[in-house]
Amino acid sequence: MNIKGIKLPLYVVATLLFGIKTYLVYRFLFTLELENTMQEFILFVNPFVSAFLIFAISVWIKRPERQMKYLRYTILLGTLIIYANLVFYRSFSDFITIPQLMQGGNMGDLGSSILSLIKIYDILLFVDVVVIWYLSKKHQERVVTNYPRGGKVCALALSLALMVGNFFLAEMERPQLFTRAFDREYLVKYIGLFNYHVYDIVLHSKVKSQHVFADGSELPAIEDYVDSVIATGDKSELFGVAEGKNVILISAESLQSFVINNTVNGQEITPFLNSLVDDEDTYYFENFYHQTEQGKTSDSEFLTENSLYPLPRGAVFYTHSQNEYKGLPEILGNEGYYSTVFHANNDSFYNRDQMYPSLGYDYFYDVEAYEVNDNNSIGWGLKDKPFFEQSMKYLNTLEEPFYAKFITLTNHFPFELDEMDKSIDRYDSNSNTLNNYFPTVRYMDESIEEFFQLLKDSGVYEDSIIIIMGDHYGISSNHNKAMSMYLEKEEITPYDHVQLQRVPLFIHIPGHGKGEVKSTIAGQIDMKPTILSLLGIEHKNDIYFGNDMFAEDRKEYIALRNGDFITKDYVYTNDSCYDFSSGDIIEEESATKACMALNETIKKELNYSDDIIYGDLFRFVNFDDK
Ligand code: GP9
Ligand code: MN
Repeated sequence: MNIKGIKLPLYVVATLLFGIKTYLVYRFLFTLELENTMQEFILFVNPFVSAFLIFAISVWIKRPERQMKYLRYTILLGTLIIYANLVFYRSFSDFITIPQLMQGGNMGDLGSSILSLIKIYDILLFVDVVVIWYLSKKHQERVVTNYPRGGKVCALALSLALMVGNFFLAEMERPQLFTRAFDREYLVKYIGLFNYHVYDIVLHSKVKSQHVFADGSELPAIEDYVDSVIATGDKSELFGVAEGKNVILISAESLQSFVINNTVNGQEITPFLNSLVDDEDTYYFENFYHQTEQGKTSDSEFLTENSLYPLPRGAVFYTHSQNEYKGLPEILGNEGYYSTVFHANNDSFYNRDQMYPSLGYDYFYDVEAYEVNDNNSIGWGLKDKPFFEQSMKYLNTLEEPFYAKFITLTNHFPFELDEMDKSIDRYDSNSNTLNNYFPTVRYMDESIEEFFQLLKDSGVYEDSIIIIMGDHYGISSNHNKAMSMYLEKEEITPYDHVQLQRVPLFIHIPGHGKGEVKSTIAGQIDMKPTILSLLGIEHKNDIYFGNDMFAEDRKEYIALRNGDFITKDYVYTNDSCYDFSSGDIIEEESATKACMALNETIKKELNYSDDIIYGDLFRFVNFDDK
């Protein structure tokens, strides 16, 4: 750079520096799986292609000052975009989407989580920005600011050709890359973060226009599908077993099934929940899957209340809170139930203040209803034990029958807990997240045990059924190494990853006496029809995609939101079919065919559900008339 007389084309310097940086971030800070050399190659090339495309535009800017300014600000903006995605990725193992940005309010509330997502060495991400600012401001005499016309045209042609080449390679390596919208990881891997964002913006605009153009003509096909595939079952044996009872639903934050009946450092993790597994009044579903996506807790609520799928991108609580729904609280309301949510967080988080009325909730006891201080809170807010204790005074005043949902909070990433609340030791691995998870899960287990006691003491217990459900995973695939160590497996295979999406479901019916462990393949989509059936409420006119978990005649699969699915025989993920019991890839042709055939049904079902939400189709249905 100091060689006298030689001038640097600054946009090329920017391309190289920014390209290298982007590549290093892709390679070492995101966990993008690379399966072959071609993928390695595409991942290496695409950062330079995008950087060249952006920075080469500068040669067309005539005034040198403006040209330099353009380079300075684009490299800064590009870096901020990478960094925002990185911080987001550390928490969600995912990339930012436009709908997610619009729910930016949530980010502020992350508080201590955000701090734990920022690392000292992140500052290195800004090195290239500093270099470009320095050269363009202090050493303008060393950089080229005037390019011949031929050079400009060449730069433009080359940048476009490189981009087309990149897209071509991407589509070759991953057919249908651009039509499978929910594969964000693939998109970033193959076309880069910036092109992914452009793609996301286009997609989002499309979604917006869908609402305007929907006219209900999609409904007959959807209704046919629901009638022929979903709502075919006879009443289950348990229909009406809890008629007229209160429903108390505990949404257990980040609780996964792998901790049930398991130990850490030789200590039992969830003694109370384990006792429920064997309890004669409790059904425990060991193959129950969460089906959430980016909307996490709110997605699990959405599934539970509507028996519709959440969206492949963004939180439906945010994007479609003004839609018409036929929510569980609304149906129960028509049967004389009072419905309420208890959750010690701001009512605007996940747009709950807007969404709950749309679902038919009568009241939301949010953070304002609780006494929260330094002593009784940690991480995300009020600890679970005082949360349940303080909720009792409200619960005791509710008119029966009621439907009350309690959303816990302490067992949330990054799983912080005061020493005095720790009953078991941390795990010891390279993942602090997994290490800390066990003591907070135990704390939640104890809080639920205390809640049962409070319910018994108040007399509500006998008149209620109590359902405990894990809302979604707590330990993401970022921690696979530590997880494989804990589970004593060589590695976490794609099959294992799907099986780790199991969350506990307990249905506790006091005095029932017939409880057992159920191995039925079920998921959050089944919650609404199951609860209604237990209460003896028919909802024949409804449109939904789950089944009563106790019915014999159920559809045979559970679809995860990313298109993976599970049946009693197969687990489909990563374009492969695995044997449900052994976890081996299925080789036999007829079995693979049968499994692959379901793939089409799953896609159709997810699309139908999305159509309902995007088009706000329930506004065209008169549920009473049908
Ligand atoms: C926020 C709580 C946590 O109110 O439900 O949400 P999550 O981060 O798990 O989706
Ligand atoms: Mn949650």
